[in-house]
Amino acid sequence: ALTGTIPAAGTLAADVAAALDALGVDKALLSGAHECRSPITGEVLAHTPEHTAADVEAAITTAAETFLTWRDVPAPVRGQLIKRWGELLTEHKEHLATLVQAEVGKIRSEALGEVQEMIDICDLAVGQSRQLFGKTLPSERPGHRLAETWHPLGVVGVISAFNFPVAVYAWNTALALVCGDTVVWKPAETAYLCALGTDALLAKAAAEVGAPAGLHPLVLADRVAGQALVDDERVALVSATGSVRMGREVAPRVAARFGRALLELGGNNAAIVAPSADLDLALRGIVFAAAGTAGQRCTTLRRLIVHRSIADDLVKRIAATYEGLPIGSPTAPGVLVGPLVSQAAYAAQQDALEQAVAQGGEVVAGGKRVLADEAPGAFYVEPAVVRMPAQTSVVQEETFAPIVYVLTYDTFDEAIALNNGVRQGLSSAVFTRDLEEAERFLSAGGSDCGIANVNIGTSGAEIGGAFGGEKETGGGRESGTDSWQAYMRRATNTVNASGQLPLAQGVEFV
Ligand code: UN1
Repeated sequence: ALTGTIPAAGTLAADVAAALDALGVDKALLSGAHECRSPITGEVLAHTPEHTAADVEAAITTAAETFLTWRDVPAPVRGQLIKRWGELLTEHKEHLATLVQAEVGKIRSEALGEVQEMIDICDLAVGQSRQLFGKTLPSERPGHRLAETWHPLGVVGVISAFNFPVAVYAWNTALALVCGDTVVWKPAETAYLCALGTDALLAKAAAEVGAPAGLHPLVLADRVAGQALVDDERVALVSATGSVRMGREVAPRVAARFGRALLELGGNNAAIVAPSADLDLALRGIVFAAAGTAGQRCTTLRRLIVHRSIADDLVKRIAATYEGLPIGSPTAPGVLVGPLVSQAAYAAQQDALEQAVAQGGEVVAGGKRVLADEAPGAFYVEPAVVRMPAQTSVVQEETFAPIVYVLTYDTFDEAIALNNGVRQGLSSAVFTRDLEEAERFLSAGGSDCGIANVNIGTSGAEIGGAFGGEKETGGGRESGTDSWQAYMRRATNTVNASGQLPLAQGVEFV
């Protein structure tokens, strides 16, 4: 279903200008050579500066110097900064969501949801600021004590992606700042306004609680200018979200200088639908995960592995639901599928569909560009459902667009093998009412992904659990339980109060 309500030229820019103003973004940062465009219409929303390699270098220097004082501030006091940031994010949720909507093309409830995810991680980080605990261990020697203590790590470089332009920054930054680190942020080039709005609120929070201004330099730098973040020895941790290709460039360079990398790279997420599944529930889970955010989440459902006995029926029902999905400007009420981020994303989607057909696939729903006359500079597509005879090469790739490939299986072992039979390992799901199947899917021999769900889709994780994945997804974990440890360094302390000097392992010396 289409809705033709593309906003009139200038409407989005006016909304964005009002939001930037309300967020307190410095006007001096709203002019320059960089064009900020909206995928909703293709129009230019605003201009920003473009930072050079020298600017990035200077930002790292500021962050490195500020670290020397911030690391000595007690962690619960550091937590007060994040508490205030969370309050400001709550107060300005609508304004920031307007920027997310305009620059990413998300529907309102998803844009608000992204800001909520920032507020949630702030809550978690504030609590964590009183729980950066180490263990105390029994020593093998009398009168000795072993302890592990956690200390601030240093400068963290955050490289974030276009599709979650603010939440993923917050996952890293809320924890990194309570851990005593400072953060240099290189946002996606398509989301500079989101970054400016987010940064302005953090700056306001810092000023109000008396935290130093140099804690969180923002660099509006392209890939080339941003290279120092990867290569500079002063950046202790590089947390990067994006494609596998990007991760392949970043990881070896950070490793070459023995820096730490936290990588959140591509996913190629599958859901298994077993014969016992509640198909109404599965259908809703599938459609949100596959078509939501126009298929542009790293957790988007890209592969559906359906028991042969129910495949025809389920595919029919998905196709019928897709027919009725309102596609159009995400600012129009009722729309569920907004635009792709760029022409390149559209080209990639078309190319994947062609390859799928060449590899024996059949497009059973969607796949076409729509609203091209109403919005020639924007790229709206119908989410596609493609039946495939096997897990061919195109199915093994992550195409960042709404395409779900349907494969069939006969035995549950086969389904698990298909789930695990790709190079990525982010998210996965099984829809079943069979307890044994559910448990097998979650067991050591089951899904090999960082996220494995039962009777819920692959996307839309909460921040309480660790987020990330295995294999080409990069192995990093952000948000959730113990990911704070990624932002700290650990020291093991042996303390001798015995007045003697017994050596470990019974060694005898002077
Ligand atoms: C991403 O797409 O990079 O689980 C992050 C989800 C969201 C985060 C997605 N909470 O879908």
